[in-house]
Parts: sequence; C-alpha cells; structure tokens
Amino acid sequence: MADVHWFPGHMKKAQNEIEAKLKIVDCVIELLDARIPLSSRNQTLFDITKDKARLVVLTKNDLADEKETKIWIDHFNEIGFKAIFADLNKDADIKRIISMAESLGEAKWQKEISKGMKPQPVRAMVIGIPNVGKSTFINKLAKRHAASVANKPGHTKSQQWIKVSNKFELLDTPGILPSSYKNKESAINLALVGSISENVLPLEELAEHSFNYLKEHYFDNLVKRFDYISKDDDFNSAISKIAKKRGYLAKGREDIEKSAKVFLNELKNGLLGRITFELWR
Ligand SMILES: Nc1nc2c(ncn2[C@@H]2O[C@H](COP(=O)(O)OP(=O)(O)OP(=O)(O)O)[C@@H](O)[C@H]2O)c(=O)[nH]1
Ligand SMILES: [Mg+2]
Repeated sequence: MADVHWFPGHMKKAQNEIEAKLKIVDCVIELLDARIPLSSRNQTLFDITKDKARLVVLTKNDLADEKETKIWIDHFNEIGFKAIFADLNKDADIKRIISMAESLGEAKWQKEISKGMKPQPVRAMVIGIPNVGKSTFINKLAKRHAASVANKPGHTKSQQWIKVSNKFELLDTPGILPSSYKNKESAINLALVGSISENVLPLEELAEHSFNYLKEHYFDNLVKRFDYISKDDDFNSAISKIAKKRGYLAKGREDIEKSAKVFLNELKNGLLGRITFELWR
C-alpha cells in the first residue's frame, strides 16, 4: 500500500510558527475528535509541545458513541493526561471545560501571587488536526465570534490570539496533519470525520471500509437505518440493496456510486447514530 500524503505547504509553515510561539505559551489545549482519538492525534505536534502542561479535549462527542468516549477518557487519564470530552455546541460542556482549563493555570497563578504579583492571564495554545473544532472551541470560551469557523479541513490559515477572559488568552492555530500516513486506516478515519478531503481516497473504498466496520461493531445502527440489510450482506449486496430501495438508477441499473456516496454522507452527518471509529480495546 502506498503512503497517503496530505501535507499542504501552509501546514509546514504553521508547524514552524507553533514551535516559534512555544516560549511565550504556558500550556497547550490539544483537541482530538472523540470518534477517532488515535488517528486525530498528530504525533509530531504532540512531540513539539510535549513539555507544556496539557489538556486533552475530545470534541464532537455528540457524534461519538458515549460509552466509548468514557473509555477513552479513562485511558488518557491512566496515561497521565488531564482529559475531558465535549459537544462544543453545549453550554454545560463549555462550563466543564472552563473549570478544567482553570486547573491548568493554578500553578502559574500561585507562583505569581507568592511573588507578590497580580496573577496574569494564562496563555494557552489550541492545537489539533484540521476540522476538530479549534476555532469553535475558542469562540465558545470567548462567548463571541472571534475566530472563523467552517466545516472543511484547513479553514484557519494563520495564528490569532483571542482574549477569552481575564484568566485566559487562547491562540487559535491552523489544523496540522502529519506529513504522511503509513497506516491507511488512519487516513480513512480522517476522511470519515472530515479532517482530510474525502477526495484523497476512492469513495467506494471509504464506503466499503465503513460498511464493514459498522457491520462488525454497530450492526444495530446499520439495521435501524436500512432494515433490509442482514448479516448475510456484504458491502456489494448491501449497497446495491440501498440503490434499489431508494431508486438510485443509472442507465437502467443500480447506481452503485451514488448509493455509496449517500451511505457515506448519512454516516458522516450522524444519520446512522453516534459512532466511534476507533475503539480502545
Ligand atoms: N457536531 C459537532 N460539530 C462541531 C463541534 N465542534 C465543532 N464542530 C463543527 O466542526 C466544524 C469545524 O469547526 P472549526 O472550529 O472550524 O474547526 P478547526 O479545528 O478550527 O478547523 P481548521 O481551522 O480547519 O483547522 C464546524 O462546522 C463546526 O461547527 C462539536 O462538538 N460537535
Ligand atoms: Mg480553525
């Protein structure tokens, strides 16, 4: 299998800019996608920032399988990280994040107080791969639209400091991917959550991989949406059944490509329920 390369020029520049800012940053808030906590960690980015206090936030928990997210949080805690999950569109989750983030600042504030200084805002760098919700996260904490957001990978192109309160200043950074993936499954997972463009991988391969995964781990979700699919169906027969039932036809035959595309879109948009694509097992 060939490596999957996906490292637009601006990402190298963004990575250098992160390294350059480290000396003035107190801590790092690393956002991972709760559906793919392993594939959404950029190990290079992690290594560059490994000496800083860190909070790991598993975003988009509303799209992930809640019980799997809890298992992942326990795992991150066990290996020594402060970790929290969130649906960034939920106020209660933002409140939980703020109090967790404040615990990152305590040591610095205590040190400043003990020196007779006024506690200064914590400067936190928000990092992660594209489309995990970094800019959304900052806007929610700041309670205003300070950083631009879009549902496409690579939307933020440059760094931006945003004062979110008297306690915090957050640095929005462009999403950065590792320069290549040796493991094709990671690339597939990234495409499924929209962190790399879907076009990097063949559509039917993406659909087949996800169908097989759902059949193995989330068969009930599959049948809830497509009640005519059974355990005996493989990808080809299932996708052809979907085409037939929905009337997707091309030149008098089932339109397999359209059926695969619709299947993928429904999966990505949460119509098959809350799915975690990487399980801690
Ligand atoms: N369902 C759901 N969507 C979210 C959540 N957080 C962010 N989003 C959506 O995810 C998309 C990407 O959000 P951004 O904040 O632009 O992501 P980013 O990490 O800044 O992306 P880049 O700038 O490309 O690196 C937007 O459509 C957001 O509305 C969440 O917790 N749940
Ligand atoms: Mg952004």
